[in-house]
Amino acid sequence: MKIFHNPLHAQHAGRQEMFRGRMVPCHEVPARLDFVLAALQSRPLGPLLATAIPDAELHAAMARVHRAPYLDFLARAWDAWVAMDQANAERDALPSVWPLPSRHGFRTDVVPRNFAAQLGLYAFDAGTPLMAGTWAAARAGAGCALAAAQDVLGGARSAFALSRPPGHHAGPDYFGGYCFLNNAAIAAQALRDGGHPRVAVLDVDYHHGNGTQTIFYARPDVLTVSIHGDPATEYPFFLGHADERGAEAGAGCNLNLPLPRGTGFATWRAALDQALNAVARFGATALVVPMGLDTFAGDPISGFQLHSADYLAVGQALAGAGLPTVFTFEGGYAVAEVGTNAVNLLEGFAQ
Ligand code: Q9C
Ligand code: ZN
Repeated sequence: MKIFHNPLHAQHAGRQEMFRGRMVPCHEVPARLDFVLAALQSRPLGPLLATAIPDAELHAAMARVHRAPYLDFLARAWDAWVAMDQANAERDALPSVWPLPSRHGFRTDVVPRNFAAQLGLYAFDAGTPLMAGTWAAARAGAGCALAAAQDVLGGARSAFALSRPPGHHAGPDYFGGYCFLNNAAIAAQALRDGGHPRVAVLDVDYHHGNGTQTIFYARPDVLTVSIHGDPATEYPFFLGHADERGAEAGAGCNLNLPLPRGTGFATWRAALDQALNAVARFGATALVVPMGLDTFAGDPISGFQLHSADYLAVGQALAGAGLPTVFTFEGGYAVAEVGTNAVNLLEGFAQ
């Protein structure tokens, strides 16, 4: 399988995130990707490629799943942050005020002129710092996802978009959960636009893929399935319950499989079978897997108990779907093990 990697990823390197009233070091660090590259060097799965997608084509693909005002916001965010206060050049941008969208009559249809307020309009947490290189890194990552989808459209059995920042928490017009552009959604939409009539997204990250779910929630042509920590206790808390099944024409086209914190591989693997059955029943002709490795027992911010060898079996089970598949790189914060775990999953798939 070809691996489309993002040479600009390290331009996004947050210093601190807000966690329960204090600033803590960022979990989503550049070294995560370097460990995957190192694992791929000793166990190569295919050629490592940089992408060369023209700007206009990339922008069009991003605009298929994200709203134009949000993309404009991301493009100008860093300059606007520094324009507020020149000293901001030394600080990452984080929001500290929110409109509680759709509650209590707060207005979200008027974009405030104050940039600190704009951050709160477009972000849903204070754990996702934005810096000078964020837009360049995220945009190049979307390019990796698009290139991987194009490779699969060209007949490849699978392709891997190896990029950070991750994407599955980013919605039509919001960022959060370390994510800015929804790489998996961009790949899924590109597969649709390239001729696949029915595309499934099977999210195996520890955290619910709220952004992807929201993007496709009313769509009958894209099935979204997510196996994740129960939002009653786990991030992102406000979405990901089992009774969210899709809306309007997309009714029945979303499946959430929340599992309690502490869940081990046997139970997780049974949920994966349920997810794969749903993908088969849907009649998907292509698959996107937002690949989070934060289900690992050693993950510092997550609560499942998968072990490194389990990821080989996960990859094998995913291959059983028999579908052309795009993988994106999502969470996984046990930095020293994330490379082994990612390559185990992909190798299990490729065998
Ligand atoms: N300080 C992804 O895995 N909050 N995002 C964790 C720990 C945010 C995870 C709090 C978790 C976001 C792509
Ligand atoms: Zn995650």
